[in-house]
Amino acid sequence: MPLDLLPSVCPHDCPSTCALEVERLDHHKIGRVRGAAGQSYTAGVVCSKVARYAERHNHPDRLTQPLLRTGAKGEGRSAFAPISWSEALDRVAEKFLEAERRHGPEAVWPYFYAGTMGLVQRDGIQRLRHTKRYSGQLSTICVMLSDTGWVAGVGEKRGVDAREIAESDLVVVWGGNPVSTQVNVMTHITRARKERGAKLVVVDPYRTPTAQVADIHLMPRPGTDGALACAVMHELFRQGLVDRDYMARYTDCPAELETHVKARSPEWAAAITGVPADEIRAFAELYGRTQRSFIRLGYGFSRSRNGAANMHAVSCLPAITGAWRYKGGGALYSNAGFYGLDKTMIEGLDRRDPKVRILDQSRIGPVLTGDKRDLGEGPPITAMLIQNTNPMVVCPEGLKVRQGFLRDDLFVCVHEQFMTETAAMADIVLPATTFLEHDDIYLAGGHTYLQIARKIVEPLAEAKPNHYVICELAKRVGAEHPGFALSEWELIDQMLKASGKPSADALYAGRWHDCALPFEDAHFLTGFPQPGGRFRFKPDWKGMGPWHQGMPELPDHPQMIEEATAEHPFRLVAAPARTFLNSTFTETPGSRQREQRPTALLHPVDCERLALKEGDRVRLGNRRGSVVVHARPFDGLQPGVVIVEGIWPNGAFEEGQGINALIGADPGPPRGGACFHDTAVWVRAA
Ligand SMILES: Nc1nc2c(c(=O)[nH]1)N[C@H]1C(S)=C(S)[C@@H](COP(=O)(O)OP(=O)(O)OC[C@H]3O[C@@H](n4cnc5c(=O)[nH]c(N)nc54)[C@H](O)[C@@H]3O)O[C@H]1N2
Ligand SMILES: Nc1nc2c(c(=O)[nH]1)N[C@H]1C(S)=C(S)[C@@H](COP(=O)(O)OP(=O)(O)OC[C@H]3O[C@@H](n4cnc5c(=O)[nH]c(N)nc54)[C@H](O)[C@@H]3O)O[C@H]1N2
Ligand code: SF4
Ligand SMILES: [Mo]
Repeated sequence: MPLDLLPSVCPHDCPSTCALEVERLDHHKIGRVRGAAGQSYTAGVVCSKVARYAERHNHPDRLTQPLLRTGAKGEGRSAFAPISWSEALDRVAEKFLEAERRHGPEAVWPYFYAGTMGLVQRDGIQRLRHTKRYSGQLSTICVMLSDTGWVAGVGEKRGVDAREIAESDLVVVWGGNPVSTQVNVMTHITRARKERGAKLVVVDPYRTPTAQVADIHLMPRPGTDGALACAVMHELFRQGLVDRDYMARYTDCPAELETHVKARSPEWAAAITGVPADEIRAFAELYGRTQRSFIRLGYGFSRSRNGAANMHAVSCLPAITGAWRYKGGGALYSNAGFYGLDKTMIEGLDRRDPKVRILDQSRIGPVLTGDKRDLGEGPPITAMLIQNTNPMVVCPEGLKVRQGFLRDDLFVCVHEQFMTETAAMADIVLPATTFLEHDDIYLAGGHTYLQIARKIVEPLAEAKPNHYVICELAKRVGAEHPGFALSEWELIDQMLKASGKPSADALYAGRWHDCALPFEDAHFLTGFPQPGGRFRFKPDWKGMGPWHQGMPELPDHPQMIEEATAEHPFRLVAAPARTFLNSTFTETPGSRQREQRPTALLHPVDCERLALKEGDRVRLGNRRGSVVVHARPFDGLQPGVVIVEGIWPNGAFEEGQGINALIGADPGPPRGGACFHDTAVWVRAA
């Protein structure tokens, strides 16, 4: 029987940020994890992988002590020997100081992402970076393209409260797969369907689990959503389903847009997207006739070279129909930008020097292999600290990433919960706590709550939180900042006070604090945070980033994708699997059983042409590399499209190199961003 049921918050990189109830079995072990019923967005639901978090938290392979590599890079646990924490930290500090002496502080690259979304444990590494003037990180791997595309029109990273979905008559899930990637969206959609008979439309290049339960599935070729959106706009104008009063008051150039989309008919879009013109017309009519229409925009459709343009094009729709005016109407991409938190102390922002170079996280392969486009005239990277991310698996141009980590003159310290493939390349590996073993605070993209969680079990063996590592290293490398002297709780409390929010204790006592904006503000009826308060059909791409060339003045289909060619006739989408979360949960038996093995979904027509049947080995490749997976004929996609869900470890592939070997690391316009779903490949029986 469980001893206790304790409150927590899911720390994973998922917009749902669920409020949790965790069974505590003893001082270390947990049992079942459930969604908190009292938090109105979580509403008692969590995904299956976190429901069985015990598999991960209590896993026999968790790292338990600091390790020093004594064997070859990449070999795994057997290549490491245990050392003490103080020796490990001394060695890391010594290497950092040595790099600094030889090349200057920019030779050190602290590298992190969102394995935990807790603001203290995730972002504290920035405080070390900024105080030491180590090389900066441009965080492009996930939200750069989508943020850019959304902010281009709307102005800020916020939108309508997702709970309003329950009051919608039409929900459009565009370029996301919430059944797999943020299940709670479905709770609110289900309510709207049950209580109001709402329709669900899904726009996705393949029949995902979300598309499977939709009323209508529009299935464009990957990277063509701008064309689809333009044809919908064309029809809205043609059929008179636009709100001219709304546009006159709240948008920048409706007349220009109307003229512009005249030439972008459903037939024009059908040729680009592969979606039949009649389906586009029918969808436009349904959308235009429904006042309470809610577009839930995902990240997936932004992971293309034209992804920011596509995100912007879709975000124009509610500004044309005026859906923003209505309860249950409008759109949401993310609310992560509206919390107004002052993170100066956590991140050491007061010490940030704008002259220090900033390196693109997604280009870690080129960076570590000495690409001058990244390093400029600056020093090579010779020392790294990595927390909360697994670049050997998750980054583009995987072969270059590996080549970079294999460098003899590169020192790497990885702080991890497991011996990931990145940890296996490190010189020193430090054991990390899980969210159940440390304190933190969380905001969310998918809802409006600030939530706080205290540790509920004791750290496993010698595992330590990220905050500990950062503060101990700071001491040893001579980094001085008041933030290094505060506990996690004090940092949280300081941030909350500086941001005019309730204290840490008060927030904890209430478990969560709803920061939802009033209706008028959330729906931008008080104006968009843009010049003149107007939504921009015509964004300032030039002001948004250096690679703005080719960005369309008005919504369009910019031809900047890695288009299929005679040599590379397939378009690859490397979408997330339902029971992995990025590279996390690839270690849990429940997830491994369900996902089985790396698999390519291919249209039956393509399978026939290539003489492939279920389970056959098939090689996918391009000029960056090639991988072997197993074929599965699937009629829920267009011919010429191939889907490989992941992110599987490299080691799950025959030749030890995973799907990201095929993905490009070139920065998505206009200001960077990884293009995981925009890859041309050839496909052959292997
Ligand atoms: N189970 C699970 N959950 C996750 C994750 C995971 O890996 N697994 N990852 C987490 C993270 S870090 C994030 S950022 C979110 C991402 O969650 P989502 O917003 O769902 O984004 P993606 O998962 O990248 O892709 C979602 C869908 O976009 C589709 N897509 C790809 N290209 C296009 C296109 O050109 N047009 C259109 N219309 N659709 C396209 C894909 O086929 C896929 O079904 O999910 C989080 N949740
Ligand atoms: N092919 C393909 N590649 C992709 C994507 C895709 O859709 N397709 N999606 C991309 C996206 S959107 C993202 S966000 C990235 C994500 O890529 P990653 O950031 O690598 O993703 P995660 O698996 O969420 O987290 C990585 C690690 O953080 C560790 N971790 C968790 N909590 C803590 C902690 O408190 N302390 C420490 N020290 N470590 C911790 C976990 O053990 C895990 O190994 O992947 C990208 N790569
Ligand atoms: S749905 Fe997302 S936030 Fe909720 S428990 Fe699962 S991974 Fe965590
Ligand atoms: Mo992500």
